[in-house]
Amino acid sequence: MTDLILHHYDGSPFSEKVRLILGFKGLAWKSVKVPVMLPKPDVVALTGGYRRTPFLQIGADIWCDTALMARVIDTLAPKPALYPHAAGELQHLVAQWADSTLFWTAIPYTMQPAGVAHIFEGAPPEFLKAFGADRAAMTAGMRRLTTADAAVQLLSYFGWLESQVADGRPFLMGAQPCIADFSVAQSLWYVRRAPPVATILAPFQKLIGWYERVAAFGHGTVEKMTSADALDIAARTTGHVPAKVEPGLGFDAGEAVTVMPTDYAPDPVAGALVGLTAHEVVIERRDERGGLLHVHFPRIGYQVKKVSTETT
Ligand SMILES: N[C@@H](CCC(=O)N[C@@H](CS)C(=O)NCC(=O)O)C(=O)O
Repeated sequence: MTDLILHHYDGSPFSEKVRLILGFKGLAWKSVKVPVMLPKPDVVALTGGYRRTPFLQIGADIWCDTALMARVIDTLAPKPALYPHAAGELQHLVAQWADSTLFWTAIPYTMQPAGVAHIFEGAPPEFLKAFGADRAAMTAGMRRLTTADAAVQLLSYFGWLESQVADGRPFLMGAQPCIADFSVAQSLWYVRRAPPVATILAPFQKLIGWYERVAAFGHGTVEKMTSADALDIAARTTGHVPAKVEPGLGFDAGEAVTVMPTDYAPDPVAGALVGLTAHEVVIERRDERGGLLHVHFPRIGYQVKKVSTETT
């Protein structure tokens, strides 16, 4: 298999979700560390402007968003199944809830002063200021929970999850792990990174036991790679994963489009449409350093828009 390259950083919960999936699948992968905040010139060279973390690269194909990356990894390495039939369709809904609502509750809860002091211990004040400004700009227009709101809401969520595993099932949806386990695990992982505030988990011992089972999958076999080497691999790759624009979805192959997240960090990526289904959109773009790239996004959570060529 061509190298699986994960662009990520240590402290990113969505990256932890993917690292654990790679561990669950027992895969070997290359690790490229990306900056935690803008500017991210090597990220943008590969993605075309999408700045969120992580993203996956295989040759000159780039996959944005962990929901899509998880699908790609499951297709490349189908066993053990990441979407087992026995886990039912609710696994997708629980995963989506965890990637949005649970995540945006765990983050503001953990980033209360005691959590920040622990996570960013020793960081210079200029870094903290720049990080705060970066995230404020990235989430402009989003209403953030207060620490008090986040704490009570987390208690409700953790209580429901604790009840879900109280019958002794090893994983959230039953005997086998599924996508919901990895999506929920990232938020517990983040809260637990800050022991002074992770005390909120103390009443939920069965949930902690479940989390430890998921964490035990580990991260697979990791080898470091530089972003310059990743760009070089993209530039040297000829050909892409087959993609096609399905008819009846409102767009034509080759059309100029932009794709951007609809929740936060709404940086549009522009290119020519080369793939479109009900689940995925693929655009082609050229980068000076990365060559001819195909950038893939899921349809859920993203807006695909025609670039107007009309002049006024
Ligand atoms: N829906 C996205 C969310 C990704 C996300 O929000 N990642 C966070 C880090 S965990 C992020 O991008 N933070 C800003 C950054 O890394 O620049 C996914 O599933 O990949």
